[in-house]
Amino acid sequence: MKIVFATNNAHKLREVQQTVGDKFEIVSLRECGVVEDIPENEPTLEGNALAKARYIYSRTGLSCFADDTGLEVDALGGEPGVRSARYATDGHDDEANKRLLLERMEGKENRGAQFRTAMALILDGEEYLFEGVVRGKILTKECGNGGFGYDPLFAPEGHSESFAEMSAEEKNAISHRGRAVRKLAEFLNNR
Ligand code: ITT
Repeated sequence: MKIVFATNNAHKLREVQQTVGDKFEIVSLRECGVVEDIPENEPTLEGNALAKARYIYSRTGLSCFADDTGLEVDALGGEPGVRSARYATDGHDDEANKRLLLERMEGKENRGAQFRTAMALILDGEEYLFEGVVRGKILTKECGNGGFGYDPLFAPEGHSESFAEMSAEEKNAISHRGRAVRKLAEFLNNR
């Protein structure tokens, strides 16, 4: 069975296909003819994930899933959260976002934070939500060159190294997105 994943990111597609297995064929947005930007204007991660999935379902009529991720920092009241990609600027400026986060965390003793992924699935017209969370802390300076986004500033619980110092496999085994995708895969494979 074909199922659309709301992304064109080849890395994300491959990772999800591997986790889900061969019972489902994961198809990108481009492959099902959705080339326009999908609006992400909701105030929550769940809202954005659902809005993306509903958009694709209404455009294609195909079963589909979509995710949205945010970094939620305890000392900042859960910020940047749903605004993680647009924290410092309107665009996806990772460098500016990391700089702003370090600035706002200056002098803060509580470094607790979490990455959270909301995953919305529409299967045969029914809606489902899955969540993946990884707790950790915000480092006082960047460590490592791997990963992307806020990875150099985030050390997951039980680890002294940042996500950016881990291999993709190590990160995937404990990450927010890895956890959400495994929940989705388990659900699909038990149908
Ligand atoms: P798509 O919606 O096109 O997939 P996006 O950049 O909005 O792209 P996400 O919702 O996954 O992607 O992530 C929002 C922001 O959160 C992203 O710009 C990163 O800065 C950050 N982020 C997400 N996942 C991350 C991860 O695994 N490690 C570090 N930062 C991450």
